Amino acid sequence: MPETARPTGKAARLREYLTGLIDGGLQPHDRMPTERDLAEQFQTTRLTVRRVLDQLGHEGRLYRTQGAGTFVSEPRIAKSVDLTSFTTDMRARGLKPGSLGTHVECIAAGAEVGAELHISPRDLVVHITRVRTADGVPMCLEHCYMPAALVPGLETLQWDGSLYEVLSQTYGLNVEKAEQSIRATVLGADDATALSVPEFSPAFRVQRVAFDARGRRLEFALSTYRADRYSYDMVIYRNPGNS
Ligand code: 16G
Repeated sequence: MPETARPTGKAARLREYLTGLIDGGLQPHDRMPTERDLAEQFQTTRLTVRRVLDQLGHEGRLYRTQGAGTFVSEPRIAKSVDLTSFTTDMRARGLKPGSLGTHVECIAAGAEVGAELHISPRDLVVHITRVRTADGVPMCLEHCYMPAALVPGLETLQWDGSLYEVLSQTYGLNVEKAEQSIRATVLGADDATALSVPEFSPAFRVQRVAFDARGRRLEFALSTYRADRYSYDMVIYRNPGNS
């Protein structure tokens, strides 16, 4: 996105007024006041008004339609790739989520997991391994690691189902953001058996670090999805700053 200087003076007041309209009463696709009305109201030039509108356009808050005017954009955050749990993902597809072979242990983080969770390799983590199923069919193999200090007693708790629900309901921990990387892989013999597919079948390997609203690292997870049963769908937007 091109950097545009922040407006000052009248432009700053105009910007404040417009963001107030967007955040206040107006709904997505509602029409904004015209350039001419804004120029009159703020006793400034139409060029200044256009610059402010352009900037809000670059930020994805407004869009312009030739000849029709300027309108409020849909909020982007809700439209980007959603952060979901396996359970909500499957329910959204009309499938019944389940788990097989759940194994929970409390172990030292070690170098890799410690680095991802920003804790010492000697600190304890709760490690959960499970095969996640949809309508009973194995879909994904998961390894999740959480700092044991954040989830005391999780390894002895009787639970089955959604980890994120347990984190929220038992520990008051809510995942708000995750950093993820996705890459292609093929399944080795053990993983292939766990997922009921032939050895060397294709899969997605997703690595996630999940954070709460305070920015604490709650989870490091490695999820291996069967490529024949899973797809990554996303809504993508044209950046108004690019042609
Ligand atoms: C997803 C997450 C995984 C998380 C799990 C919780 C990805 C790539 N991974 O599988 O990190 O532990 O959901 O699901 O999305 P649950 O609440 O159904 O147990």
